[in-house]
Amino acid sequence: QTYNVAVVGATGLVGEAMIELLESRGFPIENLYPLGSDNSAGGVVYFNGKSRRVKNVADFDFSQVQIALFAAGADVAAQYAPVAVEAGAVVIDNSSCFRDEPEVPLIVPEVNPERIHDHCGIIANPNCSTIQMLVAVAPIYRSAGIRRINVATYQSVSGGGRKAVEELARQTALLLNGQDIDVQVFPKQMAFNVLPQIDGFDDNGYTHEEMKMVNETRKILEDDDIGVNPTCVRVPVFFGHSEAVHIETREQISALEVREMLQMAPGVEVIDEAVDGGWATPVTEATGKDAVFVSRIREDISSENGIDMWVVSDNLRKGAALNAVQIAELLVQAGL
Ligand code: 11C
Repeated sequence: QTYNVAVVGATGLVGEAMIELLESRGFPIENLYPLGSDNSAGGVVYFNGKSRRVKNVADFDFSQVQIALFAAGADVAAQYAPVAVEAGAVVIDNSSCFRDEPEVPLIVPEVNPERIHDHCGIIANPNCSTIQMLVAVAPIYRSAGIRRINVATYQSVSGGGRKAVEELARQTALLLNGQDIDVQVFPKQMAFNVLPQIDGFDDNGYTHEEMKMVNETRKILEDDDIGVNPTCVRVPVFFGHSEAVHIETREQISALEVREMLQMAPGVEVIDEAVDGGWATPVTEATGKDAVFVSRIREDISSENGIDMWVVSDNLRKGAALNAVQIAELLVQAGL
């Protein structure tokens, strides 16, 4: 059986990656409909060697598709996802728009694929920093239980979209040429700098990005007691998010057990040798790859039940487009 699939936000970084993954993974597509806003409609994307014109989402008849992958922002999702559902499509939304809604499953296929059966037309794709952390942490959670996770992220600029990528490139070139820079997308100079703020602030002093990691982890693991304490930081890297993850387990578990467990875990690749360069980085290992890479696995010398590790993944692929396409594959297996 084949399916008609719409990709909303087809010309954005995540939309582009979705289309490439639908092709490279051989998703059973009858017709692909790339959709965009007024700005991108009329442009062209390539799929299976053929060009397809980007249509305006505002005029699109969603009854033509069985699956609609949304890779636009929360505003677009809020406006058009209900239209798509009303027309009979199942929506997989990459934005934060529906993630907190109790009737909307929030799925990481390696962690909670069974939730696919609970959807009422919309399935939410989690935030990139949550996805990669949970792919690495879930096997430990299942084996030893987790009381608390302390995490510091080192997030690439592509998480902020194409304009953010362009700003880092522009600032870097200008500074290397001894010229003045302008700041448009990020709150301060991004090139050669580190910014401890991603998204706006909540009343509690954490940022929205940090609170997404807290709330999404609880929802996906179905555990309101798990403590998550994130500090989310933007670094001048183009692609690939990294995380220093510090876990307090309920039962003691050794670094060796964790390493062996993660070597067997779906979606994980362990690169962990205590030698120079025996660890993964966003640029050298993760960019363009599907896996979540785990390195620096060790027992926390300051806590009996502590495990530390370094987790790296391509934020546009496993953190967004790949996870969404894997959800679409689950949907097809489940008969939509
Ligand atoms: C970033 N994590 O790196 C963000 C991008 O809720 O899906 C994705 C935001 C989201 O800036």
